Amino acid sequence: MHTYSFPKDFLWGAATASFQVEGHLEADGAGESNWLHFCRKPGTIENDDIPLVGSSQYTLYKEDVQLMKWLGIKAYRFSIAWSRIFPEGTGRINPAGLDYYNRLIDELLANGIEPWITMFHWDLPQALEEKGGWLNKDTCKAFGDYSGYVASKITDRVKRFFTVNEIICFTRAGYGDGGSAPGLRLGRKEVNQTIHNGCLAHGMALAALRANAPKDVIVGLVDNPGNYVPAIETPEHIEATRKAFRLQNGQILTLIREGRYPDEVIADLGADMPEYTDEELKLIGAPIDFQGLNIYTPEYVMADDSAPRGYRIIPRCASHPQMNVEWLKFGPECLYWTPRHCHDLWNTVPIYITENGCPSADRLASDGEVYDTDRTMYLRTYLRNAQRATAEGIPLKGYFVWSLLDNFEWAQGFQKRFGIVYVNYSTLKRTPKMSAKFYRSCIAANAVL
Ligand code: GBH
Repeated sequence: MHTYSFPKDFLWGAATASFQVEGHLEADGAGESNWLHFCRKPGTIENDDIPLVGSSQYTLYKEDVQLMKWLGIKAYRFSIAWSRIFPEGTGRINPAGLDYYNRLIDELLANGIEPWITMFHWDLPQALEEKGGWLNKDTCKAFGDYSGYVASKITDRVKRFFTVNEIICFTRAGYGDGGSAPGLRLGRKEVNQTIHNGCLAHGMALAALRANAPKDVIVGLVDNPGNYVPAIETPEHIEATRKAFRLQNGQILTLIREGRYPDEVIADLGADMPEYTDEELKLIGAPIDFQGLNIYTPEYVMADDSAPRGYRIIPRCASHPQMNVEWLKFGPECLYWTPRHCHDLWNTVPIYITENGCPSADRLASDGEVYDTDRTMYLRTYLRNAQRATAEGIPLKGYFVWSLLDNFEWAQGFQKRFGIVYVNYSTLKRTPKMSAKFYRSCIAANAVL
């Protein structure tokens, strides 16, 4: 028996996203996405990288499924590129786009791996972007229609769906901060409207997927809430941290799980509140079957009676260790605390870690191997915290490493490698890194080694 064993049915997986791994972005009649459009503006992406070839899972999917089989994963989380199926976002269907996903789904199933599909991981059809993108509620309706259509075609074989990935990243990052497509810097009210519309898109897709699928299909959401960790594990700090988690994530995760904006959020946003109806809140707050969480980096909290809401978020000190990218501060406790807060606050649904991982300055060594000691340390320590959650009875049912293989890291292009499998971008050769061997051994033992 290992010290850090997981429950027998724990689901081990790996994750990717269409725009980041597929390449061949305009093959077989696919329409342009807003991300491809964004990448084509010189100076937008580091090194002006564009994943037209990228990791080429579009052509190499059979090889990648064999890698998954070698790893021993039981589930593969990937996303569908909306513009491959509806090149203009609505209306005309491109059957060749769906054919690719059918080939991938069938290959996975033939190898004993469950497909877990994300309907939207940021690559919006450019035609919809030009009509206002996530500022326009017609985009939410179009997303529902696309989701329902896809469900009607693949739910004979695919039983697990996520609506959207990380609402904050395709709304605020794209329309407020400008670092993601479409690269705008709008005012606060408009940005809050995109965030609300992202939640509405989730709700509309949830309804459409359910309406077009048999009863054994289950649907959830992937969110990346702020991860609030009590600096000290005493009841008062834990309670303050739970409150911070609920309010700091009030515009997305709390809204979706509770079906209304918390009063404190309404007070804080004031005149910058988005426009919405009660009917929209019903769609947004419809119960989900499971909760996907992408967890990377923590924020620390202490109780503070003198603070207006009773908690204080502690700024990380300048020497706080980070992985090989500025935003990813090391803090394995968040992999325990975020599932715990969700369970304490909202109870009942199974929780999956749908992403966790880190970039590393990977190099092929002279013996042809990649010794990613930092990623291996990161995964080991984070996984121990996932194990702690399962040992304490929190319904954490599975874990998907980000990422199966090196891929296009959005505005940072190919400079940041998140894979447990190395990709040589000239030859497309895949080489499992040391962390892949570590992960494979953990899966085989069903424990953190
Ligand atoms: C997830 O985003 C995404 O789902 C996945 O696609 C992505 O590859 C992975 O994590 C790793 O980033 O460069 O300082 O402007 C997690 C949220 C989105 C946070 C991109 C960092 C860039 C910040 N990340 N963001 S910065």
